[in-house]
Amino acid sequence: ANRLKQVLEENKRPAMGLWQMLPGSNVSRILARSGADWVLVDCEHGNIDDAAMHEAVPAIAALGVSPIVRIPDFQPWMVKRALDSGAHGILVPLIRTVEETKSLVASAKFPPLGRRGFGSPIAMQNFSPIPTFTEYLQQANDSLLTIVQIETREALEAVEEIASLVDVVFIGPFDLGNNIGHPIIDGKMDPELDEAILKILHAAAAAGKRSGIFCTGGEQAKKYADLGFQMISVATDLTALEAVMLDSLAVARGE
Ligand code: 3PY
Repeated sequence: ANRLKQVLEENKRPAMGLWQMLPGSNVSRILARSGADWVLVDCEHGNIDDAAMHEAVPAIAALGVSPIVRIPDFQPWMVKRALDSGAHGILVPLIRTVEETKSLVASAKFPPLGRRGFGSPIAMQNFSPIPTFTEYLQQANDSLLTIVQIETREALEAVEEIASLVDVVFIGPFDLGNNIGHPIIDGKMDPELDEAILKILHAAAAAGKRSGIFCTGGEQAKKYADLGFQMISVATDLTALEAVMLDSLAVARGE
């Protein structure tokens, strides 16, 4: 079952997620066992190549959590690799236009809805029992999530139409801030960036779709959950690891 899709459809509580940037199925399992609804396998900025993605995705799915893959860029072959590995959805960074969004959705759907190619049983083998070929095609088209990151000025301007084409519009606040001329410095967000974030939240709601956002910690995640975001990333493996190591050493040294 696609847990992220289920939580988003029920819409009773936000779907909280964690971000995997380090390779290894042990890392995937730690994140997936935490109680998160979804784990993002970050092939854009994380140290995760194609082989590491193929380790991470089934490790997360086996624990009943949704593996979502952030592909490095919008390239149809990357969508294919991610979905073939068994991801429950793809997160696409830096989308700009309605045309790009349409092309992305077509790449993620088997015909007749789109132009995704078939050739690998790997995704099917994540299910027990293994679905038949026709069952898998139908299930993939029905349940795999298309999620795009709104983090450019162009996408911000076209956000309502983009939202109507995908399952979730997901904000990358750092890139969005950079691209509208208001970078986040020391965690401080310019009022214009706050405004852009609210515009995306409202555009998704107007299109009858869900919205999500990347956060750097629990407090910020709670704030956006209270505002009405439905798909929220709470922490990354890298920052969490660093925070615990620094804190433990400081405590041990009596600092
Ligand atoms: C952003 O904030 O730009 C992101 O995409 C988070 O990784």
